[in-house]
Order: sequence, then C-alpha cells, then structure tokens
Amino acid sequence: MTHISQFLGEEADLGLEKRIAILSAPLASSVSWLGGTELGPQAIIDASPALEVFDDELLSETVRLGIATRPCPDFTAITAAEACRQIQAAVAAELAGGMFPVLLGGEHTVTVPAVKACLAKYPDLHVVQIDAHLDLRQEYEGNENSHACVMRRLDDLGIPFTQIGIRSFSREEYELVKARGLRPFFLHRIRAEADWIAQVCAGIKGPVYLTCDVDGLDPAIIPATGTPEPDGLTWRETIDLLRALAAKHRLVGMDFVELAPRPGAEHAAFTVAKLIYRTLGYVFREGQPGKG
Ligand SMILES: [Mn+2]
Repeated sequence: MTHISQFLGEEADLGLEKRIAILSAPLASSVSWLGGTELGPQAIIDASPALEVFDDELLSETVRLGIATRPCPDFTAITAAEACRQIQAAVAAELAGGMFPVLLGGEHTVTVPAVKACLAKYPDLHVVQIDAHLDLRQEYEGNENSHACVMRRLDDLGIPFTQIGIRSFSREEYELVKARGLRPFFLHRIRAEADWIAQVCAGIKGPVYLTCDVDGLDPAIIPATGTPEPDGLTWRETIDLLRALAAKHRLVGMDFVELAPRPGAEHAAFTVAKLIYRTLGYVFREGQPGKG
C-alpha cells in the first residue's frame, strides 16, 4: 500500500497559510495487550483523504484553515525517553511558531511531553482526557512512563485534569480518586447525569489541552485499539462534548492516541481522522475562544 504523506492528501493544499500542524508520534514501548499503536499515525493519515473536506455539520471546509503535516519521525532506534524529548521539542517548536499542534499516537505516553511543551507556554493549562482508563498508576510493570501512568505523571506536575469515559481501573487508582476527591466522569455517571457536558465545561479554568485515547469511545466504533473496553462514548456523545468544550474554552493543543490498526477494522482509522477534522472545525469556528 502506498502511504499518504499529508493529512487529507492533496486536498490539504486548499489551505495555503498553515496554522495547524499534524505531528506523528509512532511510539509503542509499553504495550499491555494488543500491539500496533506505532502504526496509528500513518493509518490515520492514510484514511484521511477519504474524508469529505466539506464538513457535514459545520458546513464549511475546515481544510482552508491550513493544515500542515510534518514528516513522521523514526523512533525505532532510540529509547522511549529520547523519543519523548523529541516530541516535547517538536510540540514546543510548533507553539513557538504560532501553530496549533495535533499529535497522533502512538501509545498514550506521548501525551506527557506534549503537555509539558504546552505547559511551558500556558502555565494555567487544564488537561481534558477522553479514555476508558484512569491512567493514574504510579507504575505499571515496573515502568513509571507506561501508557497506564500518563495522568499520574501529569498529576505529578500539578496540572488540573478532567477524565471522561472511564470504565476500567485498579484498586490503587480508585483509592487515589477517593483520597483526592477527584470526580472522574465514569461512563455510568455520564449515562446518569444528563448535564454531564455542562459539568465538564464548568469545571475547567484556563486553556485546554485535549488528550483523546480512542479507547474512550465504544469499541463498536473504534475496535482497533490496544485495550478495547466494552461500552464507551458514542460518536454523538463525543462530538457533543468536543463542540461544547471548544465553544466555552480555548483549546491550545490536542492528541489522538492508542489507535492500533488491524485488518477488518479499517473504519476505526477513518473515524479517528473524522473526529480530528471535526474537532479542528470546532476549535477554529467563528467566535470560538480559540480563534485568533
Ligand atoms: Mn486508555
């Protein structure tokens, strides 16, 4: 198969003045179950030309905002720590250049260096996490930088965060949630509290970094992920959340991680590509806090 070199393929050329940067982060060093997340970024880019650039909800061509796709780095011969240093530098460079960074994982670990880069520019940063998992373990299989520890590492940095779609966690993580008075948006809470999206938005101060672990969505929609958990956010719930979030808060960067492409589930990569495109449309919509 011929790989596509830029998000949306040749149609990306419709946006001449670039203000959005797509960065690939094909890291997969701490896989727990099903592998393949290192192939996620390319699968999303390969699926993206199948998107209609005219967004069917926003009724506009988001591509005209200007979307640049950076070359995919090679992480195969370096340590995870070195890959994370490169990711942090790459995201910092995009922010310094006034670009809106969109990071494609890769395993969830890539979020930590991306958030560090955003935190340096936005000290009052708030992280919104869509995920089936709390990712609040101190360590997992002896690794403090496992994908299962991402939010704990951000917590170490003192960053406030909101967790959405949660339906799998350890006793240790649950004890931490209780002890700290955290109130994750567990799936059962989302289904029980009709105003959950308003609650999410009301709990955020400051600019937002969005990290979307695609396992937060229902595996019926996204089966191609390392740890597919039954139930999960529907497409409609996810975009309703992201629309409201972008309307009320300034998004300054985001990532989409843990897609693990596999034969027979090609629609998963397309769905992630559409989710990214739709979210960019929300972020840069007229009158949004993130615009300009
Ligand atoms: Mn997860």
